[in-house]
Formats: sequence, structure tokens, C-alpha cells
Amino acid sequence: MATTDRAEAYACWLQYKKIEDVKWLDNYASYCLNIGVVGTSEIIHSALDELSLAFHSMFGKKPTVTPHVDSETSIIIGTYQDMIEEEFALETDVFQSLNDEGYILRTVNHLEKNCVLLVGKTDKGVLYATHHLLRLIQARESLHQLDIVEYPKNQIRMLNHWDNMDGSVERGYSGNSIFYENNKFTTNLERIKDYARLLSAVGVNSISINNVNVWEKETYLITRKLLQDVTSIADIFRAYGIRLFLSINFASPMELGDLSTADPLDNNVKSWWKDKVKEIYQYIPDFGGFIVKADSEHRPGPFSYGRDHADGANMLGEALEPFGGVVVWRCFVYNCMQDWRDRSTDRARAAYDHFKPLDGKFKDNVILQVKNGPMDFQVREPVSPMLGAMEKTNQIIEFQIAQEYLGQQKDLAFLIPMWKEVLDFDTYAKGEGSTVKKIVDGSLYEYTYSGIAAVSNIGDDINWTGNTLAQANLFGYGRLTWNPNLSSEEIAKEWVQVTFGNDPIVVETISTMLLDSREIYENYTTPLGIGWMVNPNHHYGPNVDGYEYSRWGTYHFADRDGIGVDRTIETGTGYAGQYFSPNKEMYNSLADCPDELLLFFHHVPYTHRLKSGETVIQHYYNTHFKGVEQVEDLRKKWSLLEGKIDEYRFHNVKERLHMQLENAIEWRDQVNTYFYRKSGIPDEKNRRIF
Ligand code: GCV
Repeated sequence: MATTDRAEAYACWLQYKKIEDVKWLDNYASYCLNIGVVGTSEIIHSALDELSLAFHSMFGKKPTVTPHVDSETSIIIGTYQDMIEEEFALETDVFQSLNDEGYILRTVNHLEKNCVLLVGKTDKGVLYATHHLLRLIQARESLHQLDIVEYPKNQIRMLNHWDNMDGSVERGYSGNSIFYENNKFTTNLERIKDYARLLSAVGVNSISINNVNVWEKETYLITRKLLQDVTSIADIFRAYGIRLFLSINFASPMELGDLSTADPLDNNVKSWWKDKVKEIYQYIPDFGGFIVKADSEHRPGPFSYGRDHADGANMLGEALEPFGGVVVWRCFVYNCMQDWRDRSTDRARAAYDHFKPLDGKFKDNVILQVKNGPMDFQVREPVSPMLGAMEKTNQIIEFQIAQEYLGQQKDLAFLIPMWKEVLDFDTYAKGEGSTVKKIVDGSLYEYTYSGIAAVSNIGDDINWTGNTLAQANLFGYGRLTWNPNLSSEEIAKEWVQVTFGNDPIVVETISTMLLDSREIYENYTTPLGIGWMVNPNHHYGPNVDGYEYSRWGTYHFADRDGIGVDRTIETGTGYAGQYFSPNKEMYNSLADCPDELLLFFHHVPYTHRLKSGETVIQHYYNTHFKGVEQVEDLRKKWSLLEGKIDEYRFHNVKERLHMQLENAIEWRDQVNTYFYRKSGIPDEKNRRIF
């Protein structure tokens, strides 16, 4: 296998393949060989480096870069402030309306020559404009009449790493950490720089580099001994417009200091954190702040001291405030030891029950981070009722790019359509039109801080994501977070073009595979909103009664007669009541609840008829048989690409699709057998159930 193939797998969406087609060479070469740069900064340097690298690779010639604009210049880059003196007729009002990361990309006639202008409101905008231009070229768009004004719709666009210092990655499916090895920081800083390039290309501007489960070794990341290493990483990301955050252990004053308590209202604890934060900012002056998982899955938190989460978060907020830092406080707080036979409690209710009463009590530099659904990144969950419920508290939503419950990057699952459903969901929090995207972009409640975070899916595998097609989720996350109005189709197509080139068959085949994949995964696993049924702990493969943490209970409450969780107000856990009307009534009503979430909200007999006319049990049989057929079809589609893409990536995906088929068959057989035995109702079509 050629080594260039591995280079392609590594390059992801920064392929910059040599352009052979003369028509396109003519179109681009007239623009791309003379760059004039107005002003300078570390980030502008990164933009210039990227342009030089890309142009050299695509046109076989290094561009000339001059620190001014002259009659030779064909690409002009700089910030609005630095360009204002030049004669480019830049409209002040356009720039005034842009946020700091916005830019324009425009073809102008300057000194009787067509030039492309890349003007950022700040240097970050210049970097994003650069990547926009490179995407256009890689997708073979003409540069002759560009007139683009762009800015990110979300303020915080963050990635959370669940990396541990021993090199492992919690829920990581792509090898080991790129940051740590054997309890030390990596020496491979080049790879981190490449990661920063990839992230800045899709607009990510914040990153946390250690697991939210902060174990012993990682607790030390905020100590003098390790802060120098953290600083080196922060320096790399800074040059690409990305701010660094750390996850912290709430009990640090006890673990690192000599205090006997971590009580957030204790004055010694407060002073300890203030001193600690001051020390961190001496190393990293633009440090973003802390991510905190507290009182969840055995992590320490304010509950141990009889305090609430506002007390905990505000104490840290106070320490970070003088330096412009923020606290990202996770709302994934629930009692994991809960006995599921006790129907008076419901994990789905937990975040709302804990946090809703605290609305208005958090400091302005505290942001609550809320998982997209009330449970835990299942293939289909309703939108968390927390979104929209906290009028006076900054919020960001948390997605998971790592496919913990969606096939772990062995199975194909393109997540953009799922995230779009969430962002487009109308919460009715302030009447019709109160969509999640308006909540997380901060406009519905005018939050000081808002945005989107997601658990990263990368590791040190050569292609970063294990399954090469899982690169599309990281790319798509960035693009969607930049602009939630992009369609899944646009994002899929764009990713295929920049990753695999522009052959229409390749573009069409891979796009279709991606766009169908989430529904396929749902079909052979857990349709109708029930979720789970996975092997406990590692979460791959079927285990219908599999249940984490205790031997009691199942997630699905299936018995001889029926299945599903009664979360209605009258007879169930009352969870449906956490939504605003009319969502509350819709979910609460058996007749109105959408089929795809039926079993999340209702316990029904197997013979209950769905809106489609099928019974629940027959739907289960049908989708499980269909899911396997659909995976077989994915394999056929992929096989048509042999010879059309490089061998390494072709075989990588081929192998994964094979694993997916085995997984799908196992799911089909276990689920169908289980429910056939439980219900005693045979498949209407008499297919063989193992
Ligand atoms: C980092 C789920 C995952 C855990 C993860 C947790 C969280 O429970 O299985 O691995 O821990 O979510 O989001 O904190």
C-alpha cells in the first residue's frame, strides 16, 4: 500500500491535491501566486502558512508573499483595521455588523487586476476566510465573482477531550490520546499543530484537553509541575484561534492542597482556588477556564457539603472572573446508583430537577453545559427539557462526536442530521419559534456566553478517527456549529469533496451512505426511542437487559405484555411535564407522541398500533430485518468505489463495514429473539428468528 495513501487518511479535509485540470488551473493560478499581507499577527502567520502550503501543493509552485499590496498582488489578506487605509471600498457598516470572527471574501478589481480580498474583522476572521477560500478551491468553485460575508452564529465552538494522562481516551475509538503518553505529555507537538489546523479549518475556537472524569494524575495538571507542558499546548492552539480549557477535580483543594474540605462556601477553599487560578494565568494569560463534572458518576462535588451547584460553580467563577475566564459546569448530574425498580425516580428528570430551581443564581461567567438529550447520547432521545428552561443562566449544548452508543466508529453513523433535529427543535420556551439553535446562539435569552460543545472523536490512529468516514462527524460538527442553518446534505457533500475529491460518483455514493446511516443504525438497534440495550461498560453490541451500575432493572421495562417507560404526568414519572406546552401535551399523550419517541414516553402493549399501522412488535421485527439489509446495501455501494479512491481509505472503510454487518446481524438476532420469547407473538412475515 502506498505511503501517500496514509498521508491522505491523515490529511482529512486539508488534502490540497495537485490540480491537473487546465481549466481550473487557469482559473485559480491567476489569483493564487502572489499574496500581499497587510498587518501581522501570530494568527495571520498561521493563515499565511496554510495558504503557502496549500497553494504549493495544489499548483506546484510556492506563492510569493509580500508585506504590502502592489501591482502583482492577486490575493490580499489582513484585518479590517489594517486594511481601512487601503482603497478597497470596505463598507464600515458591514464590518460593524459582524462579530469578531467574521470576514468578507470578495473578488475586486485593484490596479486593473482581479484580486481576491480576505478581510477579517480580526485576525481570527482572516484565518477563517483563508480556510473558506481553500474549501472553495478544493470543491472547484470559481473565484471570479466572490462576494461572501460570513460570521459564526455561535460564540463558543468547543471540543471536549476525554483523554487521560496514561494515554487512554475514555470512550475513544481511534487509538490513544494525541496529548499524553505514559503519564507524560506527548513530544509529538507537530501532530497537535496539525490537529489545530484541522479544527481551525472548521471554526472550532475552544478546546479542553483532559477527561471530565479527572482522576489522580490529571488532577495535577493545574500544578506547577505540569503547567509548563499545558502552556506549550495552549501556545499551539492559540496560533490557530483556539482557547485552551482544563477539566478540574472539584476536590483539588484536598487532593493538591492541605485542606480538609472542598466546601465551596469555606473561605480557605475559596482562597485556595483564587491563588490557583492566579498561578494558571501566569502561565497562560488567555486561559479559557474550567470544565467541571461534579456529583456525577462518583465524582466529588458540592452535594458532599450540603451545598448546591450554584454554590460550587460560583466559587470557581469568582476565582476566574478577574482574568476573564469562565466555568463550564456540566448538568450531567444524576444518581447512577438509582434503583430502576423504583418508578418514583427517573434519571431523565435529574438535570432539570437539580438545576431549574437554581435559575438566576449563577454568576455571569458560569455556563451550564447540557447534553442534547436527558439521558446519555442515545441514537434517539427527546431534546433535553433543560434547553430553554434557564432564562437567566448561560447555556451551551453538549453533543458527542465520539460514537459511544452509535457503533463506536466501527459502524457508520453520520451524526449531523441528528444534531440538526436537536438544533431545529422548537422548545416553545418563549412561544413558537424558540428553537434550540436560538437558545444556544444566545439570542433567545441574550446570554452573555453560549454556544456548542462536543466530545471529540479523535485519537492517534493515522486517520484520526478509526473509521475514515467518522472524519465527517468532526468536520460536520465544526461546520454546523459555525452555521446551524447549513443542511446535512450540504455538509456531507462539502466533506466528501474536500476529503475525496470531486468525482460525481464518489460524491454521490458517499453522501448517500452518510445521510442514510443514522436511520440504518437505529433500525437494527433500538428504534422507537427506547435506547440502550447495549453491553454494559463498553457499550458496543447488543445486550437487551444490559444495565449499568446494578443488577436491578432494565432501561426498557419490557415484560410479557409490553415495553417502554411511562414518563407521563398522570401515571408515570412526570418527566413529560418538564416541557413547555404544547410539547408537554404532545409527549404526554399516547395518541400525539411521535412514533420515533413512543417508548421513551409510554409503556405500551406489543400490539399497540403505531401511526404507520404496524404494531410495535411487528415494527421491531421489520426494522431489525431491514437494518441488516441496509448494511448489506452500504457494503455494495462502497464496493463500487474500489479504484476510485485510494486503497488505504477504501480498505479501512471496507473493513469497518464488514464489522458493522456482523454487529447488525447480532443485534437483529438478539433483539428479535428476545422480544419473540417475551411476547410470544410471531413475525407476521414468518421470517426466521434465531
Ligand atoms: C466521561 C457516560 C459515559 C462516561 C462519561 C459520562 C459523562 O456515562 O459512559 O464515560 O464520562 O457519560 O458524560 O460524564
